Amino acid sequence: MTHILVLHGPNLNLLGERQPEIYGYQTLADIDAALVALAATRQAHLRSQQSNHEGVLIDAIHDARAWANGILVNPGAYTHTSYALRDAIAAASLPTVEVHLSNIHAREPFRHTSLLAPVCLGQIVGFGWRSYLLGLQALLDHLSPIA
Ligand code: CA2
Repeated sequence: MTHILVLHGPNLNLLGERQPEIYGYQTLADIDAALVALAATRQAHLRSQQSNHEGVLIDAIHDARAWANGILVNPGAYTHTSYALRDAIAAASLPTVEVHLSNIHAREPFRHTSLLAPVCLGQIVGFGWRSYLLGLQALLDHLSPIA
């Protein structure tokens, strides 16, 4: 069994309620349910957590060292600001995939930089809620290569 921490950053609890033209109509619960369904087909177990607080996200990454094989993270706006989150991911040394609903590279210039990308396995952006599914697939393939 593969164990994955799914981490959702600030404001993502509002998904489905506002700005659907950018972030879509799916709620965070919808996304988590789709991820659990995919995980079930790959003998993977997910623990999902959302927080609006940088320190809580960092603590979750630290805790993951004790039980997880990998991390799937949408760091929200901390993507562009948080050296602390980057250090936590680097220190955890767990394969981590960064995902974004929107294409951050096609938006405001401040969103073009991810401080986290250099310490992640890879980054998937711009496919709405499917970015999460693609990210989980990539992470599970990395952990248990099919071929
Ligand atoms: O595209 C993404 O997934 C982002 O991580 C979303 C963040 C944004 O700061 C990043 O640049 C890109 C914002 C999440 C805000 O989510 C909301 C959802 C519904 C209504 C308002 C905000």
